[in-house]
Parts: sequence; C-alpha cells; structure tokens
Amino acid sequence: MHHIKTIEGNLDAKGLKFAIVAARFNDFIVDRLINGAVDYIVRNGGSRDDLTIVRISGAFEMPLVTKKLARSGAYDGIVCLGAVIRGATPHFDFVASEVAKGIAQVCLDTDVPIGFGILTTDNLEQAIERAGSKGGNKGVDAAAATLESIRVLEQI
Ligand code: INI
Repeated sequence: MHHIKTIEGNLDAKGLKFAIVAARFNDFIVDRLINGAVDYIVRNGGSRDDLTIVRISGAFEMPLVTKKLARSGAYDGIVCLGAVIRGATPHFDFVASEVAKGIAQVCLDTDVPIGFGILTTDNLEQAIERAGSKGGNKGVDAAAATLESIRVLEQI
C-alpha cells in the first residue's frame, strides 16, 4: 500500500540451500509431498544440487533430526514432510502434537526457517486429498512458506 513501509519476501529460491526432512512412514503419501516440495523449489529458481533429502523413520523422529540439521548451519531453510493419519494409529494425538510442538521449538531455538508440511488427518482419503489432488499439495505449501520466510527474515 502507498506510503506504508511493507516487508515482503520475494519467492526467488536461487542460491538457497534447503534440507527436506521426510518420514518413511506413509511413504505412499510422503513421496508425493517430497515431489511437490522439490518441484516448487526448482520452479522458483532453486537448484537440485542445493537440495538435500533426509529420510527418517516417522514423524516422531522429526524434531531431533531437524534440530541437528538446523544447528549445522548448512541450510537456509528446512522443509519437514510427513503424514500422521488418525485411522492408522491409536497414538495419533500424541505423535501429532509432539511433532508440531517439537518443530516449533527447533525453529525458535535455532532461528532457521522451517516449513511444517506434516499432514495430520483423520483418514487416508484426507491425506491423499492434500498430497497432490483436490486439496492441493501440502509439500508445495510447506516449501513455499519456507522460502517466503527466508526472504522476509533477510530484510528484518
Ligand atoms: N509416524 C508417522 O509419520 N505417521 C503416522 O501416522 C504414524 N503412526 O500412525 O503411528 C507414525 N508412527 C511412527 C512414529 O512416528 C515413530 O517413528 C515411532 O513411534 C518410533 O519412534
């Protein structure tokens, strides 16, 4: 808006190094989130040579691995991808809330922008909807949010 100083991130991924941390659990879904995230970064000028994909067992392992990646100083941003599906687990609420809390903590503790691309859904159909069909692709959204945060933080 005119006369109002506004800080906005451009969406140019050129020269940025990203780590994508992705769970193997529900890989049928997560592989599509990875494809979406990689495709988004490359379409916005990022290079495949600057991407590192880290595969881990499940969403519960995400915070610790993400913390080590963030502390390494090697990445401008980290995109966390997984799928926690209620129908498939009796400990859904525990896993889902611990992971969200843990990743938020890592983000604030390390000052590294982290995108939260972990689906938490009631069933497989809802997960499929958000992994590259009618609900879009949450991997794309998480990569986009990470990129935007990196570029905003550069200006503050
Ligand atoms: N991990 C997931 O990423 N998604 C799930 O839906 C899930 N379920 O259903 O249990 C899940 N569990 C594994 C968990 O993340 C850990 O890997 C496991 O508990 C070992 O620590």
